[in-house]
Amino acid sequence: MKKLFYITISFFSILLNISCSSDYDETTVKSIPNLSERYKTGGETTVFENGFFSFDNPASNLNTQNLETHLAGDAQFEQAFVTAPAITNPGLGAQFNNTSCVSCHPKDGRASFPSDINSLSGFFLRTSIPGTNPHGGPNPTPGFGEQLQNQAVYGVTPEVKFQVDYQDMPVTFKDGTTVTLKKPIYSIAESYIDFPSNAMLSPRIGPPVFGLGLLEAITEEDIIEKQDINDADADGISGKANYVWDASSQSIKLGRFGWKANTPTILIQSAGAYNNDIGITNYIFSQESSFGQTNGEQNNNDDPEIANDILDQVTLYCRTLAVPAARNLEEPEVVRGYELFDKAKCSSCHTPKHVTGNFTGIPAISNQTIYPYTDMLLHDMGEGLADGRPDFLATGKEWKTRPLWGIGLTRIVNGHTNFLHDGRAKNIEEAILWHGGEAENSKNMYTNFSKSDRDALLAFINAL
Ligand code: HEC
Ligand code: HEC
Ligand SMILES: [Ca+2]
Ligand SMILES: [Ca+2]
Ligand SMILES: [Ca+2]
Ligand SMILES: [Ca+2]
Repeated sequence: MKKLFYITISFFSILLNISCSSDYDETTVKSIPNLSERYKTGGETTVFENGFFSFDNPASNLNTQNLETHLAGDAQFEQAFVTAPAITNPGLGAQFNNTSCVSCHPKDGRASFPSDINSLSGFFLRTSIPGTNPHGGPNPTPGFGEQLQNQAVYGVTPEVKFQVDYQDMPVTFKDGTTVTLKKPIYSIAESYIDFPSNAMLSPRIGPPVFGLGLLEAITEEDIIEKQDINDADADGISGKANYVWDASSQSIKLGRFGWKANTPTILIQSAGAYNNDIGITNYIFSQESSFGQTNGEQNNNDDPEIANDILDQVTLYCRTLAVPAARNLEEPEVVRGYELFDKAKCSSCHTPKHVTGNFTGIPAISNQTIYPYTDMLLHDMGEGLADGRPDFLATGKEWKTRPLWGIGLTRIVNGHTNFLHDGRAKNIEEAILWHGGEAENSKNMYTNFSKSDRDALLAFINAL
């Protein structure tokens, strides 16, 4: 009897599915709430600009003094470094991945996955061996450090050459549609000395750099309040803050930047980028990343290789890049996508709203109501996305929820739609299909949606 009852119910739900063109008509609302607030994703910093340069604008509300520094930082962000000695921008390398900030963050947006993995690009591999350093961070791979450079100045052997192979991963939707994801498998093709067999690798690609000051200005209390480390509410989603070493204050701080929230501030991220990505020593990291290696820079007499105010200008620049406004939020398909985003629990991690606290020295990013769509927390994203390399409190399966603001403008600004931590996803749909672990249910909701519902969800994301 009971069984028959269930069969009847499921028969009816099949009928329902056939009769409605979509799975989610019942609760459709007519508009997205707080529309004007939601358009201004970056609060008062927001720019209404949806062309090629949507990511490269100073915050709308920047004061004159900050604007001056921002413009100086803008110029520095674009400087390409060359081998010392030289009159302008010497000090490149000896080991490096690319020669300027902008080359890995094109137009302040994101780098594409390179067609030749050893060309100058926005892609690199981090590395470490099991264990931790004295601050609880990754344990450097002897002879290679924490980042692998596949470029070196003339006459010097690069640490390594990267290699990538692919494995097909077909995904089938409820309606029979199939998409074949290509899982990248990274390895080291060549190295200047033997590459340790126990060394782990983590692929990273240059993410967009706008709106970051607002993310730095979200209060720590606000972020850790959303943690649910042991999933006490049993919704399958935990969320954990990273705590990382801050080389500036010489203490442990909340991690906010990098794909694993592995750096605490934009200052440290930028200083680390100069040092590791370009080989430019600075007042935070004053020793060459390749110091002591046989292919490293032997002469430290020119360190630090940039003036202190250059690092500070670039840091303020990244802190004060405006967020572009959302678009099309009144279109019926987008409104529907907004509901499905909630229904599929995307919003449990991609938390729409935050209010920033006070940020010393930059009033423009202080006390702003923003819509970044991130909780700034780490989540287990499953085996498919795992790099197997811990980074402070982040395990080999955990990544920080990406902000989604501005994501719909990636194609027009950067001419590609390569998403996720290594740019493996060819479009937003593939980015969703790679979700697993805590996001497995959300992903399954998506693959169970009708085509029109999937399109609506994508339309919403593209409107951000
Ligand atoms: C070789 C490519 C490369 C270069 C050069 C480079 N970056 Fe990056 N950048 C990256 C990658 C990759 C990440 C992500 C790092 C991670 O997850 O650990 C990143 C992350 C960042 C972030 C944090 C973004 C976020 O959302 O968390 C900032 C800020 C940043 N870079 C600024 C700079 C600045 C400033 C420079 C120049 C001094 C620079 N970068 C040079 C590749 C690069
Ligand atoms: C459990 C938390 C969680 C849930 C639920 C979740 N995401 Fe994500 N999302 C993440 C994390 C973490 C990343 C970064 C993963 C990576 O780069 O490897 C991410 C990345 C993305 C990206 C790529 C962003 C970029 O900058 O490359 C998109 C698009 C995205 N998510 C959309 C969605 C949608 C749509 C849903 C609902 C169907 C969803 N996410 C559900 C945590 C989540
Ligand atoms: Ca150097
Ligand atoms: Ca190195
Ligand atoms: Ca939970
Ligand atoms: Ca030097």
